[in-house]
Order: sequence, then structure tokens, then C-alpha cells
Amino acid sequence: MARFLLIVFIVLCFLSSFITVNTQRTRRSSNGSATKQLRFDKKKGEFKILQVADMHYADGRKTPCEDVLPNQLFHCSDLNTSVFINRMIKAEKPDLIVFTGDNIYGFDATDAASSMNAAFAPAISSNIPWAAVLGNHDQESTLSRAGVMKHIVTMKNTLSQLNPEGIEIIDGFGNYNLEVHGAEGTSSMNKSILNLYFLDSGDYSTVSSIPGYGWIKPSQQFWFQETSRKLQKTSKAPGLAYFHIPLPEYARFDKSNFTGVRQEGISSASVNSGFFTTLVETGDVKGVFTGHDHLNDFCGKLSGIHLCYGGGFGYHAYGKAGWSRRARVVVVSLGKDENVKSIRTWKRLDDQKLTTIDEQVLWRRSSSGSRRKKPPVVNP
Ligand SMILES: *[C@@H]1O[C@H](CO)[C@@H](O)[C@H](O)[C@H]1NC(C)=O
Ligand SMILES: *[C@@H]1O[C@H](CO)[C@@H](O)[C@H](O)[C@H]1NC(C)=O
Ligand SMILES: *[C@@H]1O[C@H](CO)[C@@H](O)[C@H](O)[C@H]1NC(C)=O
Ligand SMILES: CC(=O)N[C@H]1CO[C@H](CO)[C@@H](O)[C@@H]1O
Repeated sequence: MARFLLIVFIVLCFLSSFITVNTQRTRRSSNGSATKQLRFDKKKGEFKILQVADMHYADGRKTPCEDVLPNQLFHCSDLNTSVFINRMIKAEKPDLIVFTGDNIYGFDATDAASSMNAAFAPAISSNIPWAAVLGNHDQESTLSRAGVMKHIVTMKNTLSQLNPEGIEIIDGFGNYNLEVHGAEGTSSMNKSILNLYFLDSGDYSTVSSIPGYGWIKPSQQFWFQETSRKLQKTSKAPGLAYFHIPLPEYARFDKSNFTGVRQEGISSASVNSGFFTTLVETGDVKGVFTGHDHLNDFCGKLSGIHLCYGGGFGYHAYGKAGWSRRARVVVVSLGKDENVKSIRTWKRLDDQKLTTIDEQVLWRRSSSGSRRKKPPVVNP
């Protein structure tokens, strides 16, 4: 009898876990047609990502712009941020839109959920899949960090996730990875040939002896390293990482070795939690993309990894009057062998022509054999 009950118990456990997995799948796939497997476009041989950093969205039309020229103040609100996203989507037609935190500016947002609904609306109505991580201001309205991320994952067309499945303890909310598979009908169609990582870089230190901003914790680094190693077993895919607060290593550059501008200090955590070292050691990530410092928009290369800022996007965020709001685009291109060949980036300014600036190659697959005869590509 005891044995029979045990078997029944095991069968029930099995069934309930099966049902949980299935309802989760249904939930995600029912939430918009765009939430299917990301993959490269066969015709273009490309995958394009639009990064939107620091929207600082609050209450829409009622929320004024900050740091615009005196003659621009009138008729300037959060709605200008929405107009800018719509124009960027139309101009670039990205395959994925990534919001790197401070998506809403909590202190001024009356209701966090409404503010997020308005902030992400242009991405949602474009029907392009999108992903978001948290900044240090998203939790300052009516929802906690967990609450904000829980709201985001229910929104239409999002690929954002609360935290990785099957991991008991991980710091933060919104740590997840996305695989970008090869083009339909090619030999790489069923595997990740571009690995995307999204992390919660925290808000503020909760350790009394350490002042300042949060940092990427060991639990998150461990998850990243495990995930990356698993992915690298099936493919030597390059990776890109997106989060909000810049790593302390962003301070290692000056004008002589970055592309873009640095007009304010690097507001990283006051301690170095070692994530840069983990990235270098793990090896797949070629580019890191953060926000947080709205007046910095540069990319610099250290130990084989480009560290990039998105540049301030939102009109209700601090900025610099007369210095255009901007967004970063990353294009990953396939080679003839249907694997990733190069990663390029540029920025667009929110001016009349959406001017493209600072185009640069972030990474190129190192050639081997006969291809070595070609002159090496010099990175700017
Ligand atoms: C904000 O949008 C309004 C209405 O479309 C427009 O007239 C104004 O020029 C925009 N301001 C800025 C700074 O882009
Ligand atoms: C990829 O998976 C699909 C569906 O399982 C299968 O039909 C196809 O043959 C696979 N292609 C390759 C190249 O592995
Ligand atoms: C950039 O150049 C400066 C000297 O101008 C140097 O001190 C710094 O180490 C360089 N940084 C990197 C990452 O190469
Ligand atoms: C647009 C849409 O279908 N949204 C739904 C996504 O899933 C959550 C949770 O199941 C629903 O609450 C939303 O209405």
C-alpha cells in the first residue's frame, strides 16, 4: 500500500511539474505573436538591436522635459520620448528592442504600471519583440523592483523574464538570457549563434560600509558563467550583455581610446564585484551595453570586450540642452558559413534627420588559413 501511494505521489509530482511548464509556455506564447524564437533574417543575413537607455518616463503629457533649450521647453513632455522611439523603430526596423533601465522615473510617476504601459507602448505597437532590465529608479513609484519586473513580463511581445528557471537563489529581478538562432532553413537554425544576456545591476548598496550604487552579485555572475558555458558547448557564438549601471572598467578609457564622448563621471558602484573579469574569463561576450550616465555615449575596448553606453534617450531625464537625445543600434552580420561574422554599432540623434554618428566595428571573427592574407581590420 505504502509503495502504491508512493508511486501515485511520484506520478502526481511529475504531472504537476509538466502542467506548470506547459502553462508557462502557453502564457508566453499567448502574449503576442512576436514572442517566438529570435533568429537571424535569412535575406538580410543580419540581426539588429535597438538600445533605449534611460527613458525616465513618468506621467506622459503632464511630465515636462528636462535640459532642453529654452525655446524647446514649451510643448515638450514624455510624449517626445515616445515620438523618438517611434521614429527610431521606423528608421532602423530592429529585430529586438532592449530597454536598459530607468525606463520609468519612479519619483515622478504617479502609478508605476500606467507609466510602464505608456513607456513601452511604442515597442508593443510595433510588434517587434522587446526586452527590458531595471535601472536604479524604476522602483521609486508604486511598485517594488520585483513588482516592476513582474509587470513587465506580462506585457505584450516582451521576451523579458523575471529570473532564470530552475535557479533557487539569484540576486535581483530580471536576470535572463536570450538565444538568437541561425536563419530558417540553414545548418545553424536550431542553435544559438548569438547569445544575449540581461542582468539586474541593482539600485543602491544595502551594505552600510559601502556607499553608492548597486553591483552585479556573485550569484548572478555564477548564473551567467554556467549559462555561457552551456551555450558554448554547442556553438562558439559571440555574446552581448545588457544592463543599467556601468562597470568600474568604463573609467579606464579617455579620448585617445574611445569612440563617442564622456561628459560626466562614470557612476559605477564604489566597489568592483568582478563581473568584467568574469566576462573576460568566460569569453563569449564581445560587447557590454549600459545606460545610467546620460551624458556619456562612448564605446571603448578593454581585454577584447567593448564597453559601451547607449547615450541618454528620455526627455524627462537629465541631459544637456542643445546636445541631442540619442540611441544605440547594434547590427550582427552573418558570414557565408551562416555563423556570425561581425558586430557593428552606431548611434542616431533625435534631430530632424535622425543623424547617424560614430559607426564602428565592435568585433570581427578572426580569420584563419587562407583568409589570413587579407589586411587586418583596425578598430577605431
Ligand atoms: C516635442 O514634441 C513637440 C510636439 O510634437 C514638438 O513641437 C517639439 O519640437 C518637440 N521638442 C523637442 C525638444 O524635440
Ligand atoms: C531543426 O529542427 C527542425 C524541427 O525540429 C527540424 O525539422 C530541422 O531538420 C532541424 N534542422 C537542423 C539543421 O538541425
Ligand atoms: C587609454 O589611453 C590612456 C592614455 O591616454 C591610458 O592611460 C589608458 O590605459 C588607455 N586605456 C585602455 C583601455 O587602453
Ligand atoms: C496582451 C496580453 O495578452 N497580455 C496578457 C499577457 O499575459 C498576462 C498574464 O497571463 C495577462 O494578464 C495579460 O493580459
